[in-house]
Amino acid sequence: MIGRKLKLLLFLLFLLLVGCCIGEVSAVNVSYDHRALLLDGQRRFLISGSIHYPRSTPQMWPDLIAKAKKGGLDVIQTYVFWDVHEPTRRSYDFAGRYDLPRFVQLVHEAGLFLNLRIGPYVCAEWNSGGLPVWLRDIPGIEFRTDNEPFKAEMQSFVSVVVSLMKQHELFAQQGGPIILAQIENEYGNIDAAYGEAGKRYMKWAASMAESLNTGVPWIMCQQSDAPSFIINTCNGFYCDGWKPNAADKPTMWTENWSGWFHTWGEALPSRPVQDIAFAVARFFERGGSFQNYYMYHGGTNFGRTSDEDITTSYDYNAPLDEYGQERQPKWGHLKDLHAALKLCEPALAAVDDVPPSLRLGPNQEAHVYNSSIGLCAAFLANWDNTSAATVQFQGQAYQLPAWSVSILPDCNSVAFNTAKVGTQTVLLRMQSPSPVGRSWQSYHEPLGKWGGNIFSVHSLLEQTSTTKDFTDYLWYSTRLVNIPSLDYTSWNPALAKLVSGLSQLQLSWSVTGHGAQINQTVTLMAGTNDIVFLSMTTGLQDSGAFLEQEQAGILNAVTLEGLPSGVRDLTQQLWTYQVGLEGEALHLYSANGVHAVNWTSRDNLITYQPLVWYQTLFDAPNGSNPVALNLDKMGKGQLWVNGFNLGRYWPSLISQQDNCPSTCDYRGVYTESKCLSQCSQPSQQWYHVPRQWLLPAGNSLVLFEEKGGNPETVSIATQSAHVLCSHISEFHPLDFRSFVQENSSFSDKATLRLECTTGQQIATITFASFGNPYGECGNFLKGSCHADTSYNILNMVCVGNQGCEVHVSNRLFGKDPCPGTPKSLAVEAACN
Ligand SMILES: *[C@@H]1O[C@H](CO)[C@@H](O)[C@H](O)[C@H]1NC(C)=O
Ligand SMILES: *[C@@H]1O[C@H](CO)[C@@H](O)[C@H](O)[C@H]1NC(C)=O
Ligand SMILES: *[C@@H]1O[C@H](CO)[C@@H](O)[C@H](O)[C@H]1NC(C)=O
Ligand SMILES: *[C@@H]1O[C@H](CO)[C@@H](O)[C@H](O)[C@H]1NC(C)=O
Ligand SMILES: *[C@@H]1O[C@H](CO)[C@@H](O)[C@H](O)[C@H]1NC(C)=O
Ligand SMILES: *[C@@H]1O[C@H](CO)[C@@H](O)[C@H](O)[C@H]1NC(C)=O
Ligand SMILES: *[C@@H]1O[C@H](CO)[C@@H](O)[C@H](O)[C@H]1NC(C)=O
Ligand SMILES: CC(=O)N[C@H]1CO[C@H](CO)[C@@H](O)[C@@H]1O
Repeated sequence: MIGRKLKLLLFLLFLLLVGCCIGEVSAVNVSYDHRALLLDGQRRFLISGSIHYPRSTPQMWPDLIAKAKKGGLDVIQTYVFWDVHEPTRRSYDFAGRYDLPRFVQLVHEAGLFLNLRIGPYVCAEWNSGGLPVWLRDIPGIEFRTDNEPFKAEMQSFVSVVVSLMKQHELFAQQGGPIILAQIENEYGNIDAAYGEAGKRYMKWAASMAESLNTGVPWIMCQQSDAPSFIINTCNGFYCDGWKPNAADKPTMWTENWSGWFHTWGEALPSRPVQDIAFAVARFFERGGSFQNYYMYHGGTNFGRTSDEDITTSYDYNAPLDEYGQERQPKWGHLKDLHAALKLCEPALAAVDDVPPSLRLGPNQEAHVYNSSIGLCAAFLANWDNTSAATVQFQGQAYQLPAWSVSILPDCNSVAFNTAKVGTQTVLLRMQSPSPVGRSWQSYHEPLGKWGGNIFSVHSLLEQTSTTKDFTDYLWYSTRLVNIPSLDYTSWNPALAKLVSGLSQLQLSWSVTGHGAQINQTVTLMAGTNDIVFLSMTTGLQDSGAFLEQEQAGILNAVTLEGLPSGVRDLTQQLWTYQVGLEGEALHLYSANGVHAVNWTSRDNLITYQPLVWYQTLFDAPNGSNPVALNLDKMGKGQLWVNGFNLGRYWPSLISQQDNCPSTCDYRGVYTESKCLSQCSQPSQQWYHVPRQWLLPAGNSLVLFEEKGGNPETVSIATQSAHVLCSHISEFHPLDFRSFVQENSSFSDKATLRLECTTGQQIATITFASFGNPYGECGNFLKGSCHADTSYNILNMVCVGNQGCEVHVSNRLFGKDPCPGTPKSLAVEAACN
């Protein structure tokens, strides 16, 4: 019986494979029914992952896409970033990292589909959520509501993107990979703030998108009232049980948060892979048809692209790390999950209605997709957040670990359980950091005014409307005359850096959020004093209603207290404004601009002072491993390599101290604050330098340090595996051998595999125990049962090779070290 079903299953899989490859060269008709997207009339259950093209380099794209494909994805999802594509009104940039057509074409060449989320508002922890800052200058504009100026700009950009995709024949019906498009983004989170105008805008956006005739379905995420011709979709850590707003739409999950973003000054979030696998399995179990990892590769917020508060690393704890390396076991465990789900796809497609829950216990249930054509797939779930359970299903007993789902692609044998991780764990490390520069030079940024484009007005100006966000920096200066001789005065409120006095400098530094007040004590001299503030932004807010009204800079009032004459209001004084830094205007970070000033040489290097430019030359590390700079001893600023802005750095902001647990329990509902690490450490220590931006020797590195630091502390290193671990049961409870074909994507789970990164080999075995070892990678311990031969066997098989495979059995270790006890093999190895 099983044998027959299995043959049918494999035969269907073969057909699907053929279907996929023909699809690469010819048009695909995309439609949908109540169960799933239909590609050429066939229901497809698709696994998708987000990769945002500007967050990596074009040279990285093919490898990222290949790793996504190898990891079992069918679809790549990306937003389209309006602000970088239309940097000034009606002039467009689709070059380099912004070459959207090329990115989509590469996805196509890899044989994958693409979900294009045009927005054009995207949130995405991106500067202003992707809305260009010049929009704010359009008279009468209000963002994301029934406002004619906004709608005109939005329609113009969306049309440009759709035309560009059509011109490159990238939509599915043209033979391209784009099977889905998105308009707006999580608008349902804020539309209440706009009342009826919001509803009108949402409907307008839907109709405008539809009128562009892409030939593919449009989706709206988090929009429970989306019109009938738009598929509304779910975003969240879990979406099982979620339903679209009409019975004829499929259940789709556009953002399953594979981890979480990192905020300056906060600890580092991570999401256990057992929990994300549980969420995905539960989603398909309960009727889901399309699932997207947000993010699959997070990457880097290069330049000034991150929104307020977000670190330059957008690693997101995603299956591919910031540098594009596989994060193990996350990547591999999800790959195994995808392979198991693919085996279920024919049965899922053949069943018209999501089956009812079959109760197996108080916190256990099954969903059985049993089709009339003999295909059957079942999911057995245990959402008990503490205990494993043994359940009876079809007359057999199944062990379900706590908070897990077992997938039975033939309704009989378990192909995969979300809590049982067979993939090796790899601890990556920045290897042998060395000082990056031997000949640092420095240049002091002038204070206050440096250029010709200075202007003065009798009021405090809002920062973004003054700088147009071409720079993080805005100087505010004013002159106080006739100050009597006195002790001290204090200020309120102000932002950021304060410089006072004509001949003497008094610097201070404050970090504030919205609406914060600063109360700063200053020393004044009798007579004339210049008061100079430097206000700095770290990106513009990316979410919420009324973004066009977001303000930055020194707002409302500046008062001087403590004078004998009482409080003096400086708000209406003559304020002089200087936009940006001299070093920015001179392009000190570029090959030509660097000669525009006289740098002080190494002997007179200015250190631990605010507002200093630094430059040096350095050679690229050998090899091909990812490169990063360690700035942990620096303050805050921006960095450039060979003229490329690598982003903002801010290691001097130390993350919160007390909310990092010593272990992370995957069981139970995940939230972004559950599994934090790196408490009391710099919020971001390492900064990615893409290999493609490096020459073998003589690379220029420029830093603008805002707070103070010593650049001689900056080091460079490459990332590679340093510790590998695996923990495998001898008699793996997963009896999926019936599915394991010679070249199937399943790995045999009773085989322990270790593999270092290319170019490295296993140097030592640091732990090996066949018996009942326990603990976690980096901290394994022997149990009461241990085969003495463990270490020698592993040493013999593994050391000196890039990778090794061990088929776990009593025979291999000489004899059974403890008959009757279930055994496992835990190994930890070091690469070099
Ligand atoms: C696309 O597929 C749908 C559903 O199978 C069908 O109704 C429609 O006619 C097809 N369109 C084209 C252009 O083939
Ligand atoms: C699937 O349906 C067939 C035919 O109705 C039945 O014999 C079989 O027991 C069902 N399997 C499961 C797992 O429910
Ligand atoms: C500022 O500091 C002074 C002196 O400590 C204090 O009297 C005053 O209330 C403070 N103002 C604010 C707004 O915090
Ligand atoms: C650099 O120093 C030289 C020699 O003192 C001087 O002639 C030149 O004007 C300076 N250049 C700049 C850009 O300040
Ligand atoms: C890189 O390799 C070359 C040639 O093997 C060697 O001379 C050089 O010292 C290496 N550089 C570094 C930074 O390791
Ligand atoms: C487990 O679930 C129970 C009942 O829903 C809840 O009260 C408890 O907080 C959960 N524990 C964990 C660790 O999530
Ligand atoms: C499996 O892979 C091996 C080596 O890659 C190849 O020789 C063999 O033909 C493949 N078998 C099948 C059934 O595809
Ligand atoms: C739809 C959904 O699952 N939303 C959830 C997303 O995650 C947040 C944070 O955990 C939850 O509050 C939402 O309910």
